[in-house]
Formats: sequence, structure tokens, C-alpha cells
Amino acid sequence: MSYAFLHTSDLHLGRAFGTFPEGIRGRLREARHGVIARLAQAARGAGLGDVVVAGDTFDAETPAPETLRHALRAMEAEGDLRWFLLPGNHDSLAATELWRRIGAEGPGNLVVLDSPAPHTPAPGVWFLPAPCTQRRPGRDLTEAMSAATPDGAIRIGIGHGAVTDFSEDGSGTGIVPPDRAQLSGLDYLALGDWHGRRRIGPATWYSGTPEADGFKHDDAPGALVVRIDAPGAPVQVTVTETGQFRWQRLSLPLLPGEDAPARLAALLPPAAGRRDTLLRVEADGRLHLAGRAALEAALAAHAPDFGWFEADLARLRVEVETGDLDLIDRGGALRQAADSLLAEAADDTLGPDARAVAEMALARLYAFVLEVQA
Ligand SMILES: [Mn+2]
Repeated sequence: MSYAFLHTSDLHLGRAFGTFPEGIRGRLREARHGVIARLAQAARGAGLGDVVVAGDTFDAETPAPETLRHALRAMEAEGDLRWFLLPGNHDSLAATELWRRIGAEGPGNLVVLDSPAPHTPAPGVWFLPAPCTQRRPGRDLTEAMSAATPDGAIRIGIGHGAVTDFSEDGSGTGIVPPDRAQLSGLDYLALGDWHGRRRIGPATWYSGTPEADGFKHDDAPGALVVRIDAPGAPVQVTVTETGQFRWQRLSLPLLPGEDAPARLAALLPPAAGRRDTLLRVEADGRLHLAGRAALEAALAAHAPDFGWFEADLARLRVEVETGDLDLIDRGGALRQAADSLLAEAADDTLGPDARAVAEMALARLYAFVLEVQA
């Protein structure tokens, strides 16, 4: 007897991405919906018939009617697969109306694991679900995974929540014991909540979200193909990538005299994937005024390639040589402004914030003058 399935979690369908501009916001939402089809493809590609979503299928307890309906129809369209949904903390059982609608409008190939009672998806195989009863249950719901099953069964725990001391929302200590699989005699424990992929033990994994939603986790998002050859046999877990968008943080340490635009260009991802990349460049170190102006021009030139682009230069200091100010002007109002900004930037009696502002203002003035002269 063997069993295999696709383990995923944290689809967060309907997430609003409210802090992003409208265009990319819509594309990010659409990519989350599209992940249903990509998960189906991943399952089929691995020869699997069952997809288990370990919580947070939906971002909110009351998703927009079209978010819910589109998801249910997309799952229905993958008619050769079965979808098993566990209520997570974002879509907990407290969302009674959501789960009532899913029950009423959901397709026949969708199973809601809304009770901690063991559920058998295949002969000899038992799911031991721990659905979230509310957003913060405040107790270890995975105790239910110790429930008895017939002898010789494959036992698969399905839970959602933080293990020991880390949690996705940073809210403090978790409550799922990291050795839950051992404690409850599980062949595998499928967890959701953490949005990055993470192995907690040989038989315990967070799948992570199949479509990234932030810069926090570096691995390419995917789902887990879980194979159990026999009860008690070591589980085999492989990753299959499912993400559309890449969220990339790029650190750019600089030194005066360096060719900052060339350094930047060498670090940028290949041109082909840029439309589906959200890129955040974080520069630090020091540059001369001319180097900084060149870097800013290069950043502005690359930005439209990307789905979203942000450069953080707050930690990049400016190094000024006397000759640099001659490029602004040899005298007059602009030169006077430049001289006083330079004096302020070097003034030890000022706080670091005030000096940084003076530096940035000087860099702006310099870049502006170059622009006008060009
Ligand atoms: Mn989540």
C-alpha cells in the first residue's frame, strides 16, 4: 500500500496587495488565482490525483463573491483531481458563512477538512486534520492527530500554525510541537502558515505559499510532492515549482570610484523574466557625487523593465571632493547652496539624520544640474 499527494498551503486567494500601484496589484491578485491551475499541472505532472491545501486557501474570512466563485470553478475545472481544503487562520472555521458557501457552491471534487475527525481519502490512508477553529486558537489543535486509526494505516497529519518560536506574522511563540509527527505516530505532517518552504523534521514540512507574496522568503515558491511507499516507511518529499512572480531583493554595496551602473547591471536578473519580477535594490556604502548620479540614472532606466521596481538609497553615503562642487558651479547661488549642504553633511554637531538629508539634497542638486546641462 502506498500513497502520494501534493502538499500546498497559503494560497491567500483575494489578497489585496493594497500598498502596490494598481497595475501590478491586479497582476499579483491574478497570479494567485492562476496558481490553482499551476498546482493542478504540478500534481498531474507528478502523477498525483490529490491536492492538500494546509490552510489559508483564502486571504480573508469574507472573500469577494467573485474571488470565491472563481476559485471554486477553477478547482472544478481540474476534474481529474481532488482538492482537500483545511481551514487556516485567515479562513478559520469561525468564518461560518465562507465554509457554508463552499459547501453549497463547491464542486464534487472538493473536500473540506472541517473536522478533526480522521478522514480516509484512499483505502488504508488516513488524514488527521487540525482545522483552525478561529484566527488565534491559542491552544495546540494538533493534539487531535493522535486519534486512533486501523492497524497498518498510513497516517497523515494536516495542520496550520506556527511551530515553537517562529510564526509568519511575527506574533510570537507558536504552539505546534515540532515533534508532533513522532508524538502522534504520523507518516507525514503537512503544515501551513509559514510562507517559505521549510523542513521541520524528516516527516514534517511547511510547503510555503505556491505564489510568493513578499520579499521575506528567498526560495522559489512551489508545492511538495509527498510519497509514502508503506506505513512507517521514510517519506519522500520533492519540490515542484509553481510560482509566477519572483520577489527579489538585491543588495548593492558600493565604494567610491566603482562603476555603480555596471555593478548594478551585472546583478540584475535576465531580461526575459523582468516583467514578472518585483525587484527591490538596496544600496549601501559610499559613492562620489558623479557615481551616485550615474547610479540614479541607471536605476531609472532599468525600472520600467520590471513588474515593480524600488530602489532604496537611504544607506548610501555620498563622498564629496572639492572639485565635485565645481561641476555644479564655480560661484553663485547654486554653489553657495552646495557649499552649505556639504558643510552640514560634515557637521559632527548635527545628528546622523540631518547629515544624511544634507547629503541626499546635495546629491539631488548635483544630479539636477547635470540633467539641465545635458
Ligand atoms: Mn498564511
